[in-house]
Amino acid sequence: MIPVAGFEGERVAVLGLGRSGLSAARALEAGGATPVCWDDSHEGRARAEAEGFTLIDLTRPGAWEAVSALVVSPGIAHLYPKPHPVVASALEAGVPIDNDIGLFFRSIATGAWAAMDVPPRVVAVTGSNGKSTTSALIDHILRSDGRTVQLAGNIGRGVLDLDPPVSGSVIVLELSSYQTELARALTPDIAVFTNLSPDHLDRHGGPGGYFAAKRRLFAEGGPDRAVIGVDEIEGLYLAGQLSEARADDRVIEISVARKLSGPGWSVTARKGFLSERRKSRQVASIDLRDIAGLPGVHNHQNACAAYAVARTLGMAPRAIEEALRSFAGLPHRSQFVAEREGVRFVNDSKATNVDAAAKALSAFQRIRWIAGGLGKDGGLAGLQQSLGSVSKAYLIGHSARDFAVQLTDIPVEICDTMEHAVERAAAEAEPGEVVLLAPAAASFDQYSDFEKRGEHFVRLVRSLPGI
Ligand code: UMA
Repeated sequence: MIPVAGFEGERVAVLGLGRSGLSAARALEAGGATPVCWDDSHEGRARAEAEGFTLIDLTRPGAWEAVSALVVSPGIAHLYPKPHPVVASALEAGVPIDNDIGLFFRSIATGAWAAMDVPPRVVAVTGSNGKSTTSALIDHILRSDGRTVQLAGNIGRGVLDLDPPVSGSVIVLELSSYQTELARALTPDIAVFTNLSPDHLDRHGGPGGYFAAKRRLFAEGGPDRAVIGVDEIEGLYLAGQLSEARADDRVIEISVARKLSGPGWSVTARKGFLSERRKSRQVASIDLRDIAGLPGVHNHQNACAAYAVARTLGMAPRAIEEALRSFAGLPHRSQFVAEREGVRFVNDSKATNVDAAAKALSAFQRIRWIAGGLGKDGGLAGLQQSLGSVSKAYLIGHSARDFAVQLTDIPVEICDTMEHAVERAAAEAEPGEVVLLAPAAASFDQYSDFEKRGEHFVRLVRSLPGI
């Protein structure tokens, strides 16, 4: 655990008692503060009570007396579509609002660092898609080089849950827009921006607010190195803003769409070949096409970003290549589940939006596509280009009928449930085809999260006869 600095002897309110809230409460206590906790759900409050934390109904008048700050969980709205009532009343009372990420950055460097041979480094990864895989890949590459690495953040482990870092070690954080928007301190050594496509727009008041939330990671902390995907205008703009000159190698540009031939530092992957260029010269290349754990162009982008981070931390291209080859991939992201009579079954339950689903679809040739759930604003318009490889769609969940109306160019079948969709797709798939779960929708209509949805798909596939 990282004890929180700066609140010794003070009361700090914690709103939301899930993974991030509980680890914040523990770390505040370890740093000498008194956390006072609240959660709207009975289960959340019971979890905190079981650990002996004080519960205070923060919605009551007078709740802010003698409270120094409010720490809010990422899933709780602090601004749009409207602030949670507790956040609104803290704002009214003038109580500073922060989150576990802000507490982490203000507490991570301690006096002990002065005695270390090599100060620890913090790598933070944000972007719309690919940030979990990129973070896990950085972790994997650095571990394979014998480094001490810890991984946390949006990927599932609260950041304050980490152990205090040792000399020469690296902390890799995956950060969502919810997390970067609210943190009062954001000072990574290396920051990564994978890409941008619309997501969580209700929480950020639209696409401008969404980009601004991610941009804070670069604008607030001034990382030593910024690795930026420049295939969308926002990334290109950000890279331009951070560079002082065209050859400024504090910015490493990433692209899977074009060759970058400027004098700066770039890592690109076109047609499956990764190429690193510096000062207008290619300095290394890797053939990514046969790396099983990184299928598709979207994974090649993740590989470029992770490669760039490993290079800035001093690794040699050949050592990085070896590590890329042994990466097994993450569950729910182009995860190979099983093969039966020439039909492969792949779980990409993490494709919760249209852009991620388009990327998953582009990684395979002949697809029996399981899609649907809780559709997002904008419908499936962004997917039309990716449907050429789909033999048929099997639609589930709340949006099944709505998706069917939009998918006019391919055969569709309304299946409603995952059970029925897996059964029908498996029955109709021919050798050489892939049965792909890539929902292009959130899971909350039928599951508690995308992980539960993916696990259900995997269970159903593994129980098919012949597997
Ligand atoms: N709660 C309230 N009032 C509300 C809403 C929620 O009291 O109005 C309470 C709930 O009852 C619950 C707690 O808040 O007890 C849940 O807080 P949370 O939703 O922030 O969840 P955590 O368990 O703290 O997990 C969070 C991240 N969740 C979200 O951003 C929604 C996790 O990312 C992250 O792994 C974890 O912190 C550790 O850092 C998950 C996620 O879905 C994977 N992220 C989104 C995504 O990837 O799209 C951004």
